[in-house]
Amino acid sequence: MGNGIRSPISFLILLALVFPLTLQISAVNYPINVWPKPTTFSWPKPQIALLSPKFEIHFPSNPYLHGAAKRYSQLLIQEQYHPLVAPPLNLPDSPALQSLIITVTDKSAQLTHDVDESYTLVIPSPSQSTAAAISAQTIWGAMRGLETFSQLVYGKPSRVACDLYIYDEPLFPHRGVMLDTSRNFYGVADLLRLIKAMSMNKLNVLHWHITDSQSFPLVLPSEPELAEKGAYGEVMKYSPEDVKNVVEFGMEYGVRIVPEIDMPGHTASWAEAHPDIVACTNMFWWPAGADLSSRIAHEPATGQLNPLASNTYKVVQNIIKDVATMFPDSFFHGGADEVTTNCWKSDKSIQAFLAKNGTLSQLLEMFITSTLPYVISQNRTVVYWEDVLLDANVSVAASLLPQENVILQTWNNGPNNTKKLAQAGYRVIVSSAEFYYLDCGHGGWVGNDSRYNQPPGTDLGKGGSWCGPFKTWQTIYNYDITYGLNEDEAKLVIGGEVALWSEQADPTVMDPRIWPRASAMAETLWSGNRDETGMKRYAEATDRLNEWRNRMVTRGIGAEPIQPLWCIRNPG
Ligand code: CP6
Repeated sequence: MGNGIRSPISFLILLALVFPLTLQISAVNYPINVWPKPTTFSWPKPQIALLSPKFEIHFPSNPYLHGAAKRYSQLLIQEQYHPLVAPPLNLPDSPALQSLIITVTDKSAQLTHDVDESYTLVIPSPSQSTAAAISAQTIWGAMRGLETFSQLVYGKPSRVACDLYIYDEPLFPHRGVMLDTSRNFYGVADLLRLIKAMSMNKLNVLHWHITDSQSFPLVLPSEPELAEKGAYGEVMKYSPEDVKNVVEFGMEYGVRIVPEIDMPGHTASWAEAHPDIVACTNMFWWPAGADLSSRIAHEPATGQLNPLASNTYKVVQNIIKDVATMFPDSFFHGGADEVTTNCWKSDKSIQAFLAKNGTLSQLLEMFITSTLPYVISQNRTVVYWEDVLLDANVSVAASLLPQENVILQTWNNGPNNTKKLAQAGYRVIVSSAEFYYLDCGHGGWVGNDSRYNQPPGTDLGKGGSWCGPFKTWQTIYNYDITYGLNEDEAKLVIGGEVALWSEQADPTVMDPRIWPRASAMAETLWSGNRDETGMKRYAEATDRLNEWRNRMVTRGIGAEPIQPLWCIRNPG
């Protein structure tokens, strides 16, 4: 490997010489097995050539691109993915494709929100030229192009689709997976495998819901007691070194890491280190004396920071300062979901405040106005869950949430909260529970079955069910995150996230619970879910996703099957 062509002009000349077809994008294309599907591609004939065993990638010098080119070079030689259906080698006599030349216009562009991820990929017929080319504005776009190229290579000896042109760019800049590491613990290796799989799917944001009521696994230099007392165990913690490795790995794969410290709700785990700042830690949702044997994933009353406790803000500032030091990304997620009224109402100091005509919403406003400016002072854009503005019982005035600094993430999207948030002028991240909650559908006693041997009238549903139903990949794929929005509102939707809450998930089920359903979202956010005629993709997407799931499995990702293999061999 070495440095290749640097100037876009030479790239254009190369393009014009070797590939006269590029300018007219053909309407009729042979389907390509790339996931997510590129925005525009031209492959009028299914031409397949050999890939040289000495294939080389040439790229402009950059440490992250270096890492990416190195791992794709290895993958191209080692992978040997055998598709169930693929065009046969039909250019057996032409020379093998020898190299891939990458050119990047702006090598210094950082991995930030809205960074340019576009690329052009040209794979000529090797009888005309044995060099393929990727040209991108940024190294992050070049990484996306490398991933696409790798998916066009298959078989042994390796062959590659050629006489092919792709121009590709994402529809939405924010394409994420949320992982909850508080209800159950995930090791660093699991996080790295997730980042790797995300990058394969061109997903670019890992929203790391690090802490919650159940455990506080993040070791913070200024507040070491939080993890010491709040983590599940000695080895179930993330050290600053661990975080550094995760962040650095993310950079190598073009995936930003957005940390969430959920507050003021969902903070019972803070109480072991700081009992003075958390209200209602020993209040539970179930009545005294209840039979807890049917309890599955219901939460304890969450334990909430007391906005009236003077020490609250000292602890929160320490946390924010440390997190801003450890996580370079410009987004910080401050939670602010599900503040429950009964919790605050049960606290003595808060009762006194309410008796003097204070309101619960004023308490939340006090918390937000005492913490948000500090996060902003760390040069961060703050993401909150929608509840902070829309919750019927406890929410704050929009005037306290400046639109230029605050992004809101919707999850109760039945009443089209995306539209409400956009109308209020906020940028929105969509993670509707109805479509994007991957944990749902994995628990619960089934109705009042006499075989449970319970007294008549026992409410098994309450004690036993977590959210449902299960979201199929088709449910996720069909969902349009800007549904019902006008053009101006739609512009404020920066993207979406699927979420894996972990009450009923841990590393043993992480891969199949996320993949390939997150792939379904990845494609809709990258290039949409409709074909050239505007119809929703269905059969073509099914076959392509089937192949993609199999390729992910060969790459070490435990994605679950979507069909019997028979269906690929016997296409409709
Ligand atoms: N934890 C936190 C959760 C949920 C939320 N926040 C949640 C709520 C409802 C369902 C699934 C998950 N477990 N911190 C809501 C944003 Cl159905």
